[in-house]
Amino acid sequence: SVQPEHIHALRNILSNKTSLLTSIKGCDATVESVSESELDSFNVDWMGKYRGNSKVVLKPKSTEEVSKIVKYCYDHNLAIVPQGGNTGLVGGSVPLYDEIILNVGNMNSIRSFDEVSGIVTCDAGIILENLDNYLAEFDYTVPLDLAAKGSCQIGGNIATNAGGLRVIRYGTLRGTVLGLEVVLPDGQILDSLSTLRKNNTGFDLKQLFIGSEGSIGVITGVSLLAAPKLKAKNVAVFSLDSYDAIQRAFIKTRQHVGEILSAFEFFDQAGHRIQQVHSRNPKKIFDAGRDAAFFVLVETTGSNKDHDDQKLAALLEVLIESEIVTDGVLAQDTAQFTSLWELRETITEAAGKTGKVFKYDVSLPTSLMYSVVEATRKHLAELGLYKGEGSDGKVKSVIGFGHFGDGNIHLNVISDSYDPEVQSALEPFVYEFVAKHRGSISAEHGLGLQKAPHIGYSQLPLNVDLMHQIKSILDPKKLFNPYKFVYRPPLE
Ligand code: FAD
Ligand code: 2HG
Ligand code: ZN
Repeated sequence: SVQPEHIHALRNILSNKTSLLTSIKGCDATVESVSESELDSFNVDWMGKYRGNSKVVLKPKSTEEVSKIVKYCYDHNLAIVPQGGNTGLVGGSVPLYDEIILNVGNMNSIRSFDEVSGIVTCDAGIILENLDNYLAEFDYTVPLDLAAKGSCQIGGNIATNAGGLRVIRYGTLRGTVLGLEVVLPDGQILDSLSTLRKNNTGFDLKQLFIGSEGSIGVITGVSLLAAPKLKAKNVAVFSLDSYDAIQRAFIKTRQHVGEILSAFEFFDQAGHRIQQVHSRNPKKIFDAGRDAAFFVLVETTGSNKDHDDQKLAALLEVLIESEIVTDGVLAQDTAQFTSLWELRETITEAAGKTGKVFKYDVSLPTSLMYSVVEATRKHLAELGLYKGEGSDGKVKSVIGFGHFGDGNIHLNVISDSYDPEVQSALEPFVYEFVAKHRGSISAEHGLGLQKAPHIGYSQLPLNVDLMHQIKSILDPKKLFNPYKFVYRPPLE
């Protein structure tokens, strides 16, 4: 546990007094003490589901400071939770007990940008939206977008290998991250900050850290291949009356607008209703399809607005004529573009306002993807916990939405509280369902604390063993983000 003498030593490493926040009593006057509640925004996760009890938050300003902090903690057996924007949804970004929180938010500079190649190198603590705004000045964009863009950091995005809304266009970060600078658990700085697109010299070490969820080091620097920011964007939302129709709409969409397709997202009626209740935008532009079973959002991004708009309108016509969709609306201006995207992007926020949300982020074969929602509703109803949408069961709502084009659905089960009865009705039920269909229990959000014990549902024992070996090599004292990710409890 952290003692005042540790605080003084860590304080001396940091160049700025305000880079250390602590609620530990008994420190000298060089240390600025805060109350425990002032550390809540670092100790409690975005959903209010996980709460740690750390008494120290460090916000270093440089890679060297991170390295010295980590070395000190290694030498003194102090556990660390690396933290970015704290928007993670699996309990990975907050401590379980009193681990030190190492938040890289003060490291937020652009280090270099090459306008010809589009390669940007920056600190890991830069907020995703700020990085995107910087690149926009050069007509480039980050090849990643998600509703948490105003708070999440590029380092956190890489640590979780975040997917988001445009994987269908740009692929995952595993392809667009070109290099990383990482402070390893013993304090050494691993400089793998390559800006080369091709580099087949040995193992691609940076891949180990992409999606490593703070378990084997702190990402401090990033180089990334930005994408050209094309000006012609449009979006359409369709209503459909069956899940099968979404699959047929996807085939047609790729045939008709495949070369300009930048998102193919979906949500169900229950998700839409919740979104409408909490909508920031009271002017409904999609009233007609309101009670449809499903909705699909298609976005195109290209370089010729008239051409792309015509193609999207033609797709809508094809989909309506072939009776695949029941209705559709095409954004006519920027305001409508934003409103249509809000229908999809604000579902997470709306679910959080409706109640406490049990989240499952799964990959399944496309044809089976929605069956996880149906099976969960049936299972909860049989247990008497769910009596239909908005009724008075313990579970108020079960919604399904997500990245159809990536085979990734988000199942959200909304209750009044994080009720243990609901929790044990859902787990391992959902994981077993996913394993039975050879899916993944963590498509894009990571394992964190929530899914660490359940890794075996999606990974074979040999794979898990190798992961433990890698963790042991890099973090032999198991000080980095303990109890999470590929954590294995010690034998009794
Ligand atoms: P944090 O939440 O702070 O941390 C997440 C994990 O990464 C933790 O394990 C932490 O230890 C580790 N970590 C953070 N920074 C570092 C670092 N510098 N070095 C090493 N480890 C680090 N996720 C998606 O994949 N797709 C989505 O579409 C999506 N949409 C979201 C929408 C909303 C409204 C919200 C609240 C979340 C959403 N998420 C989504 C989840 C979350 O935003 C992402 O996982 C995001 O990438 C986390 O970034 P962060 O900076 O907030 O990281
Ligand atoms: C999204 O796709 C995010 O909107 C969040 O990944 C999903 O809230 C969720 O379950
Ligand atoms: Zn998602």
